[in-house]
Amino acid sequence: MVACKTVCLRRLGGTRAGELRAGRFLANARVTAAKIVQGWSALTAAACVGRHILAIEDRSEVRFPTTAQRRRGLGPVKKGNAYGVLVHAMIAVEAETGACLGLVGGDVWTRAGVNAVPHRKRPLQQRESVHWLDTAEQAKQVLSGAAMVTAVADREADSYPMWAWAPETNFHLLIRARKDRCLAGGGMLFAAVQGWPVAGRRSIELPAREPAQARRTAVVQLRYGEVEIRRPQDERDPRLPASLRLRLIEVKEVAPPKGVEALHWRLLTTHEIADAEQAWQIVAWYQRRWIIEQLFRVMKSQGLQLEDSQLGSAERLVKLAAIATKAACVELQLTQERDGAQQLAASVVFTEPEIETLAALSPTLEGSTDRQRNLHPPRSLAWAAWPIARLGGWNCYYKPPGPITFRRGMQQFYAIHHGRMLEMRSKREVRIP
Ligand SMILES: [Mn+2]
Repeated sequence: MVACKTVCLRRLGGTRAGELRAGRFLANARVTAAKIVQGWSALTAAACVGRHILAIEDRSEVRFPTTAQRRRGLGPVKKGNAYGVLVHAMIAVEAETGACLGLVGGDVWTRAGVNAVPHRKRPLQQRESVHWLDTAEQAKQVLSGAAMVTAVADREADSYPMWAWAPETNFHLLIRARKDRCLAGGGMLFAAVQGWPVAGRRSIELPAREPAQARRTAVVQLRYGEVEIRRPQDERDPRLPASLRLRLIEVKEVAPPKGVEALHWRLLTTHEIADAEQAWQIVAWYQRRWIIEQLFRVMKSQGLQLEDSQLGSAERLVKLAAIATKAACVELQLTQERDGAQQLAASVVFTEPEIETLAALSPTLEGSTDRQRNLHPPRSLAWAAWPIARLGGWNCYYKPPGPITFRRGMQQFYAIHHGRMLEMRSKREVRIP
């Protein structure tokens, strides 16, 4: 699946026999979505050792076509008017450089139906929002070697249990506030900000957002301070503390262009903020959240054709989405590191036998000029991305290779690697009596 970067089973399998094999893999009861998700982080832990990691968490809904007669066992997504699966994923991003170091964890599932009981009336384990906390717990295992972890998420993740239970020493939270809250000393969270002085003004880059919003620069002003939020009255779990001390940073656009919604972030965090410089630093970390949106975009539209899949049952579609998420992450990592800007090792994405195949392959794809040579340091990720881009049809000139080129290249590469492995195995079999 990662190799072929397609979820159309006919193409994935290559031949009719291959199509049946791929179908059996997804139908196999021992291949569970949970096991696939576990495998997401196989190479991530090692890549994160000793670094400050932004563990960026988000959720995306993948719609599949259904009819009233054939729901394929899928539950509702979007506003209940479509059917599909939910992908909850966390990626590891180096705080300092923004380099994506791989997937950390998450979950992929389809809803059983619409739950009629309001979520605050349910125990935490029966709320869908429990995935934010569960994934943070997974991160503590996978990222145990990191120097520091900051879990970053948008408004959906803002819940009192999350603030109460997820933070630990060297495990911080940075989450956009979903709604106003009561403060321990009286008053409200959002109103408190108004009393704080403006600590600075800067312009920040906002990436384009599909489909309507173009890339733009926004001039924003910053305020920050400490708050003590009170446990909401309808959070009934007695283990929850009565109040929690957090820091709040407000980033507000000063003069938004006409017809554009002004940028207005209220970011809650467990990080201490000594001065304005540190507050801006935390804002910059939050801006890196955009990388996970890119991941979902690559997964859904840039060649995976996930939403077009003709596969039958919900269970198989859930597994397929889990595999597609991993494939999209690899594609994103190769695109990000094509110039070697972060000096990552090839082992962030490739296993040792794969690196050996790349080493054998790369010289055969070089030309006679410097531009047609792989001049990146051997065993770096940029060095590994070079032959992949060449296999994907990149000619070493004009535009740098993008996700589509890497997708094609990975398809070629795994065919070659698979062939090489088969050959090595057959040679070993001859030698061993
Ligand atoms: Mn989100």
